[in-house]
Amino acid sequence: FDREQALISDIKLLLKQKQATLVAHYYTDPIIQALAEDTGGCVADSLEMARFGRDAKEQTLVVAGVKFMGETAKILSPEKRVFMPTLEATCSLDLGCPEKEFTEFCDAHPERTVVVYANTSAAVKARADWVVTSSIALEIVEHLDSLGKKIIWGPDRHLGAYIQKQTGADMLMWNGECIVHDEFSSQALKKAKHLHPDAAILVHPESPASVVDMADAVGSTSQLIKAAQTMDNKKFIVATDKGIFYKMQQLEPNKEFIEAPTAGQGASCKSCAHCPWMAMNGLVALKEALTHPAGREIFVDADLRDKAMI
Ligand code: CIZ
Repeated sequence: FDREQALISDIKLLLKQKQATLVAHYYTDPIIQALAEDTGGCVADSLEMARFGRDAKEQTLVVAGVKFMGETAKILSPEKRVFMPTLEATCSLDLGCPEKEFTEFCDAHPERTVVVYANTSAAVKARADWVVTSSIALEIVEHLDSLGKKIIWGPDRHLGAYIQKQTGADMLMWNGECIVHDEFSSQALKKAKHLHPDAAILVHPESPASVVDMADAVGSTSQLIKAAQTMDNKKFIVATDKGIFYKMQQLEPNKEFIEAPTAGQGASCKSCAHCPWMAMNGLVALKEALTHPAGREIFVDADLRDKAMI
């Protein structure tokens, strides 16, 4: 505990000295989210993190999240310096969508408009016509569909299937998934609902369709937090990364939030509802980003950045 407090004090001081602001994702550990809030930074989804960083007066951003979030922040703030606790913090969606293969896939269907999820590398974003986060994906695809556009969607097949179902759009899918959401199980969720019949079920659309079908509300992190605030229920079963509980509980201290079960709960689950790469954003790594920033800075090639920005 003392060591933790000492690290927190050091980081606060370093952020001040370096005139840096800390932006953290909802999926990072509670201690990191609390630190971002305490120091005037923000806790948000990837789009809002990048926008906050762009609008902040500080010229140095420390992004606690996964690598594509650092890149998105850099794309929106090319003149600022962006550091991360570790550049090793990646994302299964990004890993599962290499630029070369994705470009070949797109080139094979030149008549289609390419829409990619934010959880991709800057190079994949640069190849796309549209870049969306889960908070705006539905609206953008609805818009493109109303213009009669046929779409290539990548990389999350579950989110893609959800959007396709909602919009009826013609979407050709890349076959990627988030290792955290892919593990939620409808069978296990049925049992949890049986134990908590009065709980509303909140589901992130990166989850399998059978889980999404059981939801009382489906949405991005920010939309699920809103749902937890606006719905009358006192109990919620939440199918997304458990990092989100920090913000939900902070905003609704009198409501109860229960983790949705994963397929191998306790025994063989791989991520157990917490992204292993998000978990790499610990206090030690965060302090290192401020004291030994070499090798922790985000650079995005200028040409890719300009294309991704469009
Ligand atoms: O874009 C984000 O922040 C992610 C990864 C999820 C979401 O639903 O906000």
